[in-house]
Amino acid sequence: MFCFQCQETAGCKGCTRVGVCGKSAQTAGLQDLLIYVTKGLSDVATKLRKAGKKVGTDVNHLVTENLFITITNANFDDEKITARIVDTLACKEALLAELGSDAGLTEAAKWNGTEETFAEKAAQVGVLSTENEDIRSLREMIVYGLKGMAAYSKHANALGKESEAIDAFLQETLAKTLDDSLDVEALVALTMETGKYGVDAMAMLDEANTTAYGNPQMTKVALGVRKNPGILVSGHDLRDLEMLLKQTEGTGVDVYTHSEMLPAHYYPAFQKYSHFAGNYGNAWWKQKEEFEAFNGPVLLTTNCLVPPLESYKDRVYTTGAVGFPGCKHIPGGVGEEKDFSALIAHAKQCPAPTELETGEIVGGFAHHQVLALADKIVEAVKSGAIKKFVVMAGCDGRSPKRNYYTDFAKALPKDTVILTAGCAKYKYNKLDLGDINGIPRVLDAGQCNDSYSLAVIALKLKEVFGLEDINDLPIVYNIAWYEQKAVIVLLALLYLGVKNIHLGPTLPAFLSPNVAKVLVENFGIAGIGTVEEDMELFFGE
Ligand code: SF4
Ligand code: SF3
Repeated sequence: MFCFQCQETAGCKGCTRVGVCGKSAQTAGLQDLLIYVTKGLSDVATKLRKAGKKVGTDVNHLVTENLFITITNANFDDEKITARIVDTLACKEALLAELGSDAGLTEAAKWNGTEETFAEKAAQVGVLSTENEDIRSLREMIVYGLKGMAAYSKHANALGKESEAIDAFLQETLAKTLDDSLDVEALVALTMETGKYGVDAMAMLDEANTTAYGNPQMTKVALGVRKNPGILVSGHDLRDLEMLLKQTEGTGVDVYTHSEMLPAHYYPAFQKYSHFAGNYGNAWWKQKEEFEAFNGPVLLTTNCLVPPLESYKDRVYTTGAVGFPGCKHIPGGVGEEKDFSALIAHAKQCPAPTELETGEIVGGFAHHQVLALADKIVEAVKSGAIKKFVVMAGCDGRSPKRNYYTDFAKALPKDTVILTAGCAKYKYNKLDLGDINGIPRVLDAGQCNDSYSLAVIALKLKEVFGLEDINDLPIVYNIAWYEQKAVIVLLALLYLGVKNIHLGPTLPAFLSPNVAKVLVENFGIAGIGTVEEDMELFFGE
């Protein structure tokens, strides 16, 4: 196996025997093959579109879910991945028949095989099958960005929003990562275009979420526990949460959020549920201790799932793109009602959660809420009460190096405000950083996809201050990344013209030296230093 798609990749180079995430070599191979056949299907679908034919939403959803399945910490279930490969090949054959000719198609589009051949084929089509390291680097960066885009599209689809333009781009671009005629320059341009569609996908999801559940608003979220048994929901899928909240109403079972589901509390539509009890625990990587202590069933609606310990594995339920062998999977596709009765019955047999902490945290600062406070914020900037905003969005992770972000937040001058989104916030959202004239010093917009809100806020501030360039704003970017959703967020920011983004705790292993050079020279991308060095860099006079 060879996988270097996430920040925790072995030795900052690549996982070659087993994933640091727990992915086996066999699973990694099947995921490589799933990507390959999805590229093949995408090639055929793109040719069909070019021939003026319509490609069904079922095909679009198949492609996005396949990509989602291969995101870090989403799916470890070889049977499920194998079944997806089989389904994808069947779908591709049907589209090929419709196309009527395989002229000009890639090898991936033409390949077919039975399950017995999958392992052999998988070994030929992984990341290292692209020999030139710069081409490989760009192709992979694009594919990882597309994975993030696919995840966000899928969440929007679950709420009834579709974009043929995003799906068509996604598929055409996937197919282009097999096109040997595209050189470094063409792939750099395609990377930027991926960022553009990343903005579109996040905007679509923002619209889907706010149309369905209202605009996030400033909200206090309880961190303690109640006396009832509970169900813990993790991941990013708000539609799954909605179905679960409805089905648990009046059952005596409370619902708590974990990690990236925390921002659900900020939406008016979810606040009406009196049994929506609070947030339990921290970011995804602490789940072994926290799922153990929760005592009740846990629902993983998306990544990040850590291979569960035997002690609580029977309480872990997966749905959507998530899977783990031996964990119960709740079925249901886009537009279907999922049946969570098994979790509810299970919860009733369990003791209430063990309390980990008490108190509350404040969040809900997506674009609508921040713009409602715009006058106050502009006033604070003009008076000098707020000197700078620091965007610290992104992901959290296991690496002790990430304590940098806690120390950085603590060391920030008192006249700075942190803008955040994603699970990176758990590194500092429980510190008592206070407020500036009533504006909290940590403004949490929501999930990683809500980084879109931070871009909307920046564009609005640019307008209010009458600036020409987004980079003239008093905003610095110090972003933490882990998995592929952070890649699309980064590409989206680059597309929007944001320069000098600092990315940590380490730069992606998938950046070859030459590609890293392009990012440094054109966009001022940099890593992080020590807290002292970076304080001087960002705030030194
Ligand atoms: Fe390694 Fe990350 Fe790939 Fe898992 S997802 S195999 S940790 S690079
Ligand atoms: Fe976190 Fe996985 Fe990325 Fe959505 S839950 S930000 S790491």
